[in-house]
Amino acid sequence: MIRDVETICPFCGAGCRLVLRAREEDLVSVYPASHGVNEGKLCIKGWSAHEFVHHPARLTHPLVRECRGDDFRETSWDEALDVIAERLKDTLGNGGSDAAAFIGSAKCTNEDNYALQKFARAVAGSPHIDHCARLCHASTVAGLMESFGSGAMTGSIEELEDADVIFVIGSNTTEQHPLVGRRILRAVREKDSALIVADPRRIDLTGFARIHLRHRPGTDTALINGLLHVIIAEGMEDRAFIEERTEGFEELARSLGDYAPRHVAAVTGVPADAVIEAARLFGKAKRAAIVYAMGITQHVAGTDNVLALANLVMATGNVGKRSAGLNPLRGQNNVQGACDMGVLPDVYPGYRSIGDDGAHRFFSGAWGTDRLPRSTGRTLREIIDAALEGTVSFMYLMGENPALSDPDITHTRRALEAVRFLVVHDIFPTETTAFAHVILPAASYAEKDGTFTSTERRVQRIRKAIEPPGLARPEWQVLGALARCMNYGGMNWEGPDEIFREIAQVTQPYRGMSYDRLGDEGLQWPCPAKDHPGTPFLHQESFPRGRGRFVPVRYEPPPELPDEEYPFMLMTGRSLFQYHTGTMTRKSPTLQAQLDEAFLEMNPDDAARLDVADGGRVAVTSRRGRITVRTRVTERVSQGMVFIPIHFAEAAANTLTLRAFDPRAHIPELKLCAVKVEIER
Ligand SMILES: Nc1nc2c(c(=O)[nH]1)N[C@H]1C(S)=C(S)[C@@H](COP(=O)(O)OP(=O)(O)OC[C@H]3O[C@@H](n4cnc5c(=O)[nH]c(N)nc54)[C@H](O)[C@@H]3O)O[C@H]1N2
Ligand SMILES: Nc1nc2c(c(=O)[nH]1)N[C@H]1C(S)=C(S)[C@@H](COP(=O)(O)OP(=O)(O)OC[C@H]3O[C@@H](n4cnc5c(=O)[nH]c(N)nc54)[C@H](O)[C@@H]3O)O[C@H]1N2
Ligand code: SF4
Ligand SMILES: [Mo]
Repeated sequence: MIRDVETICPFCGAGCRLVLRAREEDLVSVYPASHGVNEGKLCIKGWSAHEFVHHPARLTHPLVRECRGDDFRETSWDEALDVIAERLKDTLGNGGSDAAAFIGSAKCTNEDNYALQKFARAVAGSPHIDHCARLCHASTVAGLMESFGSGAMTGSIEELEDADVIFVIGSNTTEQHPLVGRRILRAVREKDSALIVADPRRIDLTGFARIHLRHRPGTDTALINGLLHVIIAEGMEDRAFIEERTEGFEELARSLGDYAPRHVAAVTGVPADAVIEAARLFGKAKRAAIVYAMGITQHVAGTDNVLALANLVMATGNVGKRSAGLNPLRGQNNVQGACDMGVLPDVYPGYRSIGDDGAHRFFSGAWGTDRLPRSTGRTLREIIDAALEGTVSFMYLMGENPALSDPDITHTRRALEAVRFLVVHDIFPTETTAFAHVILPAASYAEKDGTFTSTERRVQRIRKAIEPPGLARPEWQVLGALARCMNYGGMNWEGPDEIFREIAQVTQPYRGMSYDRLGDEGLQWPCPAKDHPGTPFLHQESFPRGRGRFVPVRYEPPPELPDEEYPFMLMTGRSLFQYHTGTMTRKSPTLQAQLDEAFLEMNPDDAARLDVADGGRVAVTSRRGRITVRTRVTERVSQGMVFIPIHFAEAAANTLTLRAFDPRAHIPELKLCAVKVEIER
């Protein structure tokens, strides 16, 4: 018997709809749904999304051990949950709720993440909860909260097709969000949109760009301020929008004095003429949309970069209307949802501030508890540091692999080694489960019901196609059982639909949603009432904070620049064919056949100088550590710059990266550090 089950791709935040074809309990293939954002198409990861699910390495039983040196032994759920509950009670008894920390997952459903934050706050009384959004768009959330009062993508993917100008900065869209990239290419090829790309590398998109601003990495604030300087100097700003909708423009205009094109050219390496040309193209467009991702956010200056982009869209009146706006592409399949669910240390579901008395009263009532924390918790970085110091002694980690994805993993691994009790809930053994005391087997996306929220704020249902392997179970169910062991009765849900009803009750932007209403296309938040159609683009009438706020920003160079000893600027990022720490994609034969090894992109002139051949092995060393990789000699990178993808544990880019953080958002400088490259001997 063949069954077709429509669900959502588990990889990137584009939110493509796909169909899993199952024969009995086997997934036999994937094909694209004809509707939805992807219109009957998928990228190669989507087409292969069934392959990892049946891999023999899947976790099938809870595993426990007393000490880190011991072997794991298989056990029952009852024993595993008893062990965790005992250790949590001890921790709360000895160190108080401050000693427990929770890490959620942008790979898991809204229902799973809602359950985790409710457990952390209502059961453990701990404010310490965070997830990989900290490594990704924390600076977007911080910056856009300040400028607009809301940190999400302002527009919709489909709208990009009708923009006159699309400005892509720090997003390798065709590789990392291929079905968003497709819309951009369609706009350029079929609708005459002009594309501006700002990226230090020559990526696929630059081949379609009218202007490629090939700036030095880490100089984005200067580049964006430079564009604004020209726009205002030449009177291309939107006076009416500025007057009616914003505040702080005069101060912004004054702050741009230092960013004349000649000066910006010296800092960024982009010729002054190109800065002027790009500013005119953007400034004169009727509908200009900005698309950005990790090239902007993963810097010490991440929040500044985001603020500068917000200044640019507001000054030109390109927000609050269709086919324009500021569009941070959220990376993971459900990172938007994990944020919406309040898997962040400073907000409840729906972004209600932890410090707000009204929110505290509301959630205390809704969850029937007087334990809720009163103050903001620790961010991912602070949780790791507190684990190393011993302040955090109990850590519950769901669907994340920080032993590979954090900056300076030598430090992170020391912290994972130090924490007194670690629970990891994953579908596979990972570099992180190696440090655990208890490993819990999770149901994958193909084995559970729930919802994911895509980058365009679209909440969509995922549907169970097959049973989970062995004893593996959905996370919400496990957390509910654990809550019962802790004598809390507020998580006795029958199924994810019941959780979603609770989410809708307590989360304003989801208030009008239900599983029935999500239908074939999902709904885009805000959807505040049962008859509300959802919201394709934000801020049409006003901003959530009232007037949009211009915040002047100054360019500061990145924290570690090349010098004599470490003469190359290393950029880290991704490949189309692999996903993050590779736990899933490296188990897919189709994807492995495309790329199964790390590489270092190096410019031909540098390669000639170092006498490195294409394909030759080199050692790459930073002040933190050393890895060896094969070289790809290519014009994609400029002289003095090299690039490594993050997917490969045996050549982990994060052995090299540094612990330097954006002071406001605590996002690490994951994109850049200084390295030396030598032929391996
Ligand atoms: N195949 C695949 N797709 C993915 C993922 C994956 O692992 N694999 N991960 C998903 C996730 S969670 C995320 S967050 C997204 C990330 O998606 P992207 O942000 O698009 O991907 P990255 O490769 O991290 O970096 C994007 C670009 O930033 C450029 N860059 C480097 N330094 C700078 C700089 O200083 N300034 C500017 N302007 N650009 C710079 C790089 O050259 C690169 O082209 O992808 C999502 N999609
Ligand atoms: N140097 C450098 N470092 C980076 C980045 C970079 O550009 N450069 N990018 C950063 C960014 S943007 C991100 S988002 C992070 C990603 O960092 P992580 O989130 O740590 O990376 P993933 O490999 O996506 O880890 C997800 C884990 O969830 C598991 N999983 C998958 N499905 C399920 C499920 O249904 N349930 C459960 N319980 N587990 C599941 C997977 O097996 C995997 O172990 O990496 C960051 N690290
Ligand atoms: S674009 Fe993203 S969501 Fe769509 S199929 Fe590819 S990985 Fe999946
Ligand atoms: Mo991400």
